[in-house]
Amino acid sequence: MAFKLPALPYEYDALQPHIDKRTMKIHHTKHHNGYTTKLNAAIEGTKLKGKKIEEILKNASKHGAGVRNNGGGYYNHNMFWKVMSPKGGGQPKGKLAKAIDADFGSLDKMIAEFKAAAGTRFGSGWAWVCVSSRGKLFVTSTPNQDNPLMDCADKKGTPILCLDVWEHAYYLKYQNKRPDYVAAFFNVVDWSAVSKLYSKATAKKKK
Ligand code: MN3
Repeated sequence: MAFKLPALPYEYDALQPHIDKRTMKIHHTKHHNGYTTKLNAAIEGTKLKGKKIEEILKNASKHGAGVRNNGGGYYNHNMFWKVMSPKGGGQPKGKLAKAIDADFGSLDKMIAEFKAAAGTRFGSGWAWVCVSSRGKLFVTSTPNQDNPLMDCADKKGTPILCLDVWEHAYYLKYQNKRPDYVAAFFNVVDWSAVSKLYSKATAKKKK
């Protein structure tokens, strides 16, 4: 089975004014679609075909640039669309809220660390909140389309929140003002979706 571009769970204009319609449409139909198509082409006729994306990314450094870049692009955007919602913003609840307080001190401290990671990632890349192999939350960033599932990541973990800081994700609306885009992102973060990813990531660790 080839990888498929997932439909957005909301309309292209649903995240306005924080993320504009034109950016969302180009980002999904051109960029994400491109990564998906190129990933399928890169694994066609190889033993990677039919494997889960997480399995492929685990050994990303061994599969060559085509699989690493496009496999990362495919996975990262899948998660990115899911952790945003027009009903987003506010604060996390339940176990996730407790874990954030325990591991960062407060939500504000976690967000400050995330903003710093997103702001200081030079060039193109991503900012992440992840669950470590010991079940602790941490913030990190990755270059290009790398992600914390990859063997080549500086800090490895299971991602539960991500932000695309490539210029294609914000330039039309924010131009060079990346910090404004990063701040606006928190108005559309879907904490219930992040909580589900957190539960899944921590359940996995207990096995
Ligand atoms: Mn992108």
